[in-house]
Amino acid sequence: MSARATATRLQLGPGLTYLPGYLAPGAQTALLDEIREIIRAAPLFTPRMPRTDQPFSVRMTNCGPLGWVSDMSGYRYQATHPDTGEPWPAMPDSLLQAWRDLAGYPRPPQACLINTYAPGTRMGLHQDRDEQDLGAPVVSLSLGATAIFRVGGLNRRDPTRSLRLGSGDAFVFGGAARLVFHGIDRLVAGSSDLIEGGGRINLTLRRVDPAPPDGV
Ligand code: MD3
Ligand code: FE
Repeated sequence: MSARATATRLQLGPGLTYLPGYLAPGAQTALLDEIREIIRAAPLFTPRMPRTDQPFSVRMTNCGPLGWVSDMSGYRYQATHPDTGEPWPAMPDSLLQAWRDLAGYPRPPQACLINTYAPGTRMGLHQDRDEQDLGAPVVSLSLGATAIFRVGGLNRRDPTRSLRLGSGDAFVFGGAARLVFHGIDRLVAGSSDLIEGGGRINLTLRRVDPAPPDGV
């Protein structure tokens, strides 16, 4: 995959950078092929809400040294797939490259969460706070159908705005935007032919472990 290192970077707010069309069409299909290979090795699983055991409508997998999982006992990062017990597949170079290009952070990503959406799937408003290194940004890459993305503030009841995450778009959520509430309201039907059946895949690259103390 060769991303557009020169893509337009739009600063939408403090810590919130939007790069529309960061992945050219050829880079999107190449990345999709890599993700399909990862899914063959690490099949999609259905996360469940802690305590209530309610299934998410999004199906997930991960690549990289750590992966995010959720079940009755809680949300956490772990080194193995919850169903197969196998280590997660390696992170492709293309994703490491995107992190180097976009994150502005010295250490490499430790987890890539792969969320898959069928039409009708949504993701409720939430914060990402299971990572111990909140100084590192989360880098998001979207493939397939456009998603209506909702982003608010640091309190659940803060006003929200709606953005579109289209195929090939990159977002960086760092600094003041790292702990904002966000969610996916819906997919836009007919917005992309990349994924059969109008589906969508979102990749989020993350640091998990605490940052070492300064100067060490
Ligand atoms: C803002 N994913 O995986 S991507 C998630 O499209 C998640 O699958 C959505 O929310 C998706 O946790 C939204 C945009 C995104 C991802 C992570 C963030 C925005 C974020 C972390 C912190 C702040
Ligand atoms: Fe999130």
